[in-house]
Amino acid sequence: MSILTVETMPIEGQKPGTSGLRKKTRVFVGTHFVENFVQAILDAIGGAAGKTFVLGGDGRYFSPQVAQVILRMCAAQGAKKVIVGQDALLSTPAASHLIRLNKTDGGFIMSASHNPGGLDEDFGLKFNMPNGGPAPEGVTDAIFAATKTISSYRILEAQDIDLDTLGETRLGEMAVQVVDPVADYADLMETLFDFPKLRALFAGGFRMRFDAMCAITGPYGTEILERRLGAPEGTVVNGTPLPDFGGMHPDPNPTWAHDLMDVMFGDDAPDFGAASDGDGDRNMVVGKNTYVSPSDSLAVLAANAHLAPGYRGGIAGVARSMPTSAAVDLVADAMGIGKFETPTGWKFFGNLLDAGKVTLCGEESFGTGSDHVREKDGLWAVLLWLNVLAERGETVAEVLESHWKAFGRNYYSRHDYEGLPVDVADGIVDPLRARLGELPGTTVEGMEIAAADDFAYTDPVDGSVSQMQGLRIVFADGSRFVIRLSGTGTEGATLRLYLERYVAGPEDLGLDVQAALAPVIAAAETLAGIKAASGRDGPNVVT
Ligand code: VG1
Ligand code: CO
Repeated sequence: MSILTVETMPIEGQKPGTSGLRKKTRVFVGTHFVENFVQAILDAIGGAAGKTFVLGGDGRYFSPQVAQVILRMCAAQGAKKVIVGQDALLSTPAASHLIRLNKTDGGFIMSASHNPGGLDEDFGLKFNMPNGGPAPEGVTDAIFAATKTISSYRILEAQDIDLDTLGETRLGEMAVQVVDPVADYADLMETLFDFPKLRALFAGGFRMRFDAMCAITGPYGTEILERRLGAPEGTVVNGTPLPDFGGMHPDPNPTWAHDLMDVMFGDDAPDFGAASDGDGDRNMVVGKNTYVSPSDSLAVLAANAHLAPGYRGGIAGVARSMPTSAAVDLVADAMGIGKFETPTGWKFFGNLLDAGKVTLCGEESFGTGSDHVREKDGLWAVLLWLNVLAERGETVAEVLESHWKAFGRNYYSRHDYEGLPVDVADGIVDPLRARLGELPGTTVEGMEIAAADDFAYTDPVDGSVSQMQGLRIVFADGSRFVIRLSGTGTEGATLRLYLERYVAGPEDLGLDVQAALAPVIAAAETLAGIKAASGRDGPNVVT
């Protein structure tokens, strides 16, 4: 087998976003597109020589081909070994775990996460560091810089290798170890949660529906919930990963997981419902007739984590992304533990977790996780919820209600305007940004503005600074809205409007969410003019 050096040229637009590089699949299949990006990654991390990597993904269309390219390039560039999930499958949290467990030099995750898959949908690739977490901005900047100067890449001339059979083979000088994608992850879950208690819960007739949305969590959910915990067969639905996710949009929110919502709000609903996304790092949690907003879920889990064996000693601190509601902050204050507010995206939690400053992290976008890996983790959140329900012997609704009684309620919603022309989106955000300085002290829709800024973050561990992370407008009563542009979309621009209003209680804890937020929604429209500028009647996704 010979090593080829292939001449290439920089390809526009290989800038990693919130979570790796995501593009239309038809862009990814273009000549040299994958090879250029992989070479840029390897150059940015100081080469592959002597290193061990993990490789896997959510199984979407084009993953098998990309896996072979990554293997051939790693082999050509002196990597010692690549640990691959069977059939090139690994959920994002399982990949993070394997990177850590095997003390490797990082890993490649092939996924566009919650974005749909298929030749006419999306593909994505990201690199995670030896700590198991997404490459931080310093590294993604270096990758992008390398994509702009690339002139050649090195790849082994070889046939595809078999990724279906467990065990170790060789590709040139490099070892390729094909592993069961589920086993080590499931073992990790057993160390964190009270499996005997959960088995007893299911044996007692507790009913659950887990919607894997034809994405990666099917095999994980089936092994853990049905095999190890004894939940009845059929608890996991849409459990076979498909290259196009069965045409579904594998994003676990009430809009895209509407089948699950219908069941959970229907007659004879199960006790507990959950869904995960394409790559298995997100979670939506639903009780019987009860939707749990992700920000509330984070707060409830922080307040109750000590009920699970893995967290019995308590949690060191919590972190949330800036647009996430402050519900978890109230829990941290009551517990006297640290709290941190980071920009959107899991890569900002890594340093805090590594430094032991926080144990739990979360985002409003259906992401929750802990220091067991360095990614958000959908099934982990589901299992922690189950453990909390089993210990408390309460329903999801009861747990939520008592939480709001104790801490008050942060009414919260996100309004997404997807697929806007880029200039229209900029035409909304830029003028508002320019006015931020003059807003404090003024009144809009009867609400006084207390503060307005463009969120900037200084990492408390390494001092790195990230600017322009979202416009936030805070009112005198503590309500606020945030506007930022998505960094994961692949078509035009997606504008996200995040809305929050706190009610201390005991009255008004059971309002309709959109009605409770109406004054903030009105103020946001007056200030930002989203509907007027976009020509839309309203958001196309509301969570
Ligand atoms: C979105 C979410 C963000 C999340 C990111 C990756 O990013 O808002 O909270 O970390 O997706 O999630 P953006 O830039 O589009 O707002 V995943 O599960 O798609 O990797
Ligand atoms: Co995801």
